[in-house]
Amino acid sequence: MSYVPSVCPHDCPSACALEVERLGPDRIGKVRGAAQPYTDGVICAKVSRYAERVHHPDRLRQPLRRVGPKGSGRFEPIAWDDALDLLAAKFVEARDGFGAESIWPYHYAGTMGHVQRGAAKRLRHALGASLQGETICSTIAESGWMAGAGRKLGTDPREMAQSDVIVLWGTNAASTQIQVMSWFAKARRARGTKLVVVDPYRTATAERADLHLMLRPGTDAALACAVMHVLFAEGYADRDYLERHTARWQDFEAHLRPRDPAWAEAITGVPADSIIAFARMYGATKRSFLRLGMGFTRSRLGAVSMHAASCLPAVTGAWTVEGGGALWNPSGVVALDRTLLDAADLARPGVRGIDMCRIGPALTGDRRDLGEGPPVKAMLVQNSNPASVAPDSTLVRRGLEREDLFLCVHEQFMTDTARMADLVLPATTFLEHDDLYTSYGTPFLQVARAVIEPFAESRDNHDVVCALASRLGIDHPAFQMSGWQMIDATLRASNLPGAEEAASMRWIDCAKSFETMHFLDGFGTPDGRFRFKPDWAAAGAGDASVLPEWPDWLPIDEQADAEHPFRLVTAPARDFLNSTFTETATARRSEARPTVMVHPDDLAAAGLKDGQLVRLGNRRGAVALHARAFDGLQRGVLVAESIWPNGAFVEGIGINALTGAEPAPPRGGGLFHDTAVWLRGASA
Ligand SMILES: Nc1nc2c(c(=O)[nH]1)N[C@H]1C(S)=C(S)[C@@H](COP(=O)(O)OP(=O)(O)OC[C@H]3O[C@@H](n4cnc5c(=O)[nH]c(N)nc54)[C@H](O)[C@@H]3O)O[C@H]1N2
Ligand SMILES: Nc1nc2c(c(=O)[nH]1)N[C@H]1C(S)=C(S)[C@@H](COP(=O)(O)OP(=O)(O)OC[C@H]3O[C@@H](n4cnc5c(=O)[nH]c(N)nc54)[C@H](O)[C@@H]3O)O[C@H]1N2
Ligand code: SF4
Ligand SMILES: [Mo]
Repeated sequence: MSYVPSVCPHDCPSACALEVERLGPDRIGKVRGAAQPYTDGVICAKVSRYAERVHHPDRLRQPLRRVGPKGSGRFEPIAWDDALDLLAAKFVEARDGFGAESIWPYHYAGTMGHVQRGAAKRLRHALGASLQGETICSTIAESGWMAGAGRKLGTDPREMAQSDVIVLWGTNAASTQIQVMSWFAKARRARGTKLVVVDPYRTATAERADLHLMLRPGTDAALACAVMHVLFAEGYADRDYLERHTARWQDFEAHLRPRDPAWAEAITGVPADSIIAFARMYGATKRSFLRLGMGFTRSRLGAVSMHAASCLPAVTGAWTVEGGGALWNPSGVVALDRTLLDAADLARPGVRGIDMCRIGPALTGDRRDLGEGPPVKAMLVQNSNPASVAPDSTLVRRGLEREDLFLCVHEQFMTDTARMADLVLPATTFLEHDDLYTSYGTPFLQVARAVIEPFAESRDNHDVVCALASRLGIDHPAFQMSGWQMIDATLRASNLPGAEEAASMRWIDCAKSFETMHFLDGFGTPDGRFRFKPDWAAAGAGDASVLPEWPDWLPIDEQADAEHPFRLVTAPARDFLNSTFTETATARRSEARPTVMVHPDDLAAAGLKDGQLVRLGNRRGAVALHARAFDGLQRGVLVAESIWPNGAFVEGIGINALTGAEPAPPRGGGLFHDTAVWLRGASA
C-alpha cells in the first residue's frame, strides 16, 4: 500500500497538503494530512473520507444530451466528439447571430487549481466572450482589507503559536478552516492563549472561546469602533507606532470619541461590559492575532466592517511582534505570471464583463448587467453550481430555463445547475488531473500530479477547452500544451522552480520576511501608511457614496421591518463545502436536513415549536425547512447552515431564493448574510 502526495483543491483557505492511499490505478483508500508545516497532519473529516466522493455511484460517467424539457433531468448519452461538436456549433451560432459577447463561459472555484480553474478564463479571452466579475466570495472582504492595508499580506498563520490572544472574527473556523483551531489548540497548550470569537451565533468555534461576542449581523464596524475607543481612552494605543506607520490617526481618535461601548451596545446588542473586556484583553498584549474571516463581510456594510476590524492592530502596534497583527488573505506572497493561465495576451479591450453574482438578473435581460450588449445565448459552466449557490435563485432559475439559452455544464455530479443543462459533460476530480495550487489562507505554493486515472469518460477542464478551441480554430499555445506543460511554463515565467522540481519539493514556502508580512517596511498604500480613512471611491466602479467616510456603522443593509422582522444568516455547514459534498451519504446524514435555528423566545412568540416545519420568506421568495430552538443567537436573528441542494427543501427553490443580488458597495459581492425575512408556520 502506498501513499501518494496530493493537494486539496476545494475552495478553502487551508489548501491542505494531502497523502492519498492509492489502492490501484483507479482506486483510492484513506486520505490524510501531510507534514506540510501549516497542514501539520490535520485535515477535515469530509476530505479524509474522499473515497466516498471520488468513487460515488452518482459520478457522471459520460456526456449527456437533454431529451426532456429543461430541468426535467431526462438525458441520453452522447459521444464526446458529438458533444464537443454540438457545443462548438452552439457557440458559433451565438457568435454569428449576436456577437461573441453573447457567449458566457461561467466558472468559479469548485477547484482552486490554477490550470483547471483558469480554463474558462482562457476561453473567454480567446473568444472575446463576455468576461466575468468574480465577486461571489471575496470581493467585499478584499475591498475592505485593501482600503487600509493596501496589500494582500499579513501575519503568517504559523505565528499563532506565539500569540497570547487569538481573535476569530466572522469565521467559523471549526467548520471552514480546521487548521486555525488546531494551531489555536497548540498555542493554548503551550502558553495559555486566549480565544475571542466575534459571530452572531454560538458556533462550534464560539463554544471554545473565552469570550464570544454574539453581535447582530452586519454590526461589526460599530463593535470595532467601540473597541478602538477603549484602546485609545485607556492607554492601549501605541502612539509611537501610529506616528510612524499610519495616516491621520489623530483625526481617527477624535472620530472614535463619541463611539463608545454604550453606543455600540445599542447597535450590536453586545453588552458594553463585554466590549470593554475584549478591548482590555486585546490591548494588554501586542501578541494578538486577528484572523479576519469572510463571513462577516457578506453584507452591504461588509467592506466597512472588514476595514474597521483591520484597524485594530494598527492602533495597538500589534504588527510589531511575532504572533501579533492580522491575517485576512496572504495570497500577495506569490505573483504568478498568469499570461498562459488566462491566455491574457488574447484579451481584447472593451469587452463586456458580467458580475457573476448577478447571473439571475443578467440571464433575464437586466440592462444594468447587459449594457448595450447582446443577451447571453450560450454558456459553458465549470467549477460552479449557480442554480444553488448564486443569490436570487428565482431569477437564476428563470434565466437558466430560457428556451433560447444553450447551457453546457461540465461537472462531477448531476448538480442543480447540471440538471438545467442542454448538455452535461463529465469532469475529473483533482485526484485525476495535475494542477498548481496557491492559497488564500497560507503562504504555500504546491504542485500535485494525478493520483489515479480519470473516472469512466470524464475529462478535465483544460482538455475540454482545448478540444473546443481546436474546433473553433483558435491557434494559441495555451490551448496546445498539456496541463503539466502549462504548470511548468507558468512556474518558470514566475521565477519559481519548474513543475518537476516543485512537485518533488511537495510545497514551496513563499512567505516573505517578517518585516514585509507585518508591513513594517510599509503598507501597500501610496505613502506606505495604514489608512484609517479609506478612499472608497478609488476602490472600484460601484457606488461608494453610501459608505461612511471613516469606520462607522450605518443602516445600509437590509433592515428588519414590521413585515420582515428577522435577519437571516446562511452560514457554511460543517460537512458541506458550499454545494460540494452534498452528494455524499455521510455528509447528508450528519447535516440531517435543512434547518433554521431560531431563538426559543422568538419561536414561542410566533406560536411555533422546536422541530416544526416553518416557512421563511421575503419579496424575493420563500422556502420551507425545519426549525430548531437555539439560544445561541440574539432574538431577531435566524441561522440556516448552507448550502443544501435545492431539492432538499420541502418547498421553494432553495435557500438563495431569499438572498438578494444587488451589488454590494463599493464594487460588488455576494450578500449572503444580509437578508430580512418573515417566519411563519407551515404544514408538511
Ligand atoms: N465546511 C465548510 N468549509 C468551508 C466552506 C463551507 O461551505 N463549508 N466554504 C468555503 C468557502 S467558499 C469560503 S469563502 C471559506 C470562508 O471561510 P471564512 O473566511 O473562515 O469564513 P466563514 O467561516 O465562512 O464565516 C462564517 C461565519 O461568519 C458568521 N457571520 C455571518 N454574518 C456575520 C456578521 O455580520 N458578523 C460576524 N462577526 N460574523 C458573521 C457566520 O455566522 C459564520 O459563523 O470557507 C470555506 N470552507
Ligand atoms: N446562501 C449562501 N450561498 C453562498 C454562500 C453562503 O455562505 N451562503 N457562500 C458563497 C461562496 S463564499 C462561494 S465561494 C460560492 C461557491 O460556489 P461554487 O463555486 O459554485 O461552489 P462549490 O460547491 O465550491 O463548487 C461548485 C462545483 O464545482 C465542481 N467541481 C469541482 N472541481 C471541478 C473540476 O475540476 N472541474 C469541473 N468542471 N467542476 C469541478 C463541484 O463538483 C461542484 O459542484 O457560493 C456562495 N453561495
Ligand atoms: S477542505 Fe479545507 S480543511 Fe478540508 S482538506 Fe481541503 S483544504 Fe483542508
Ligand atoms: Mo467562498
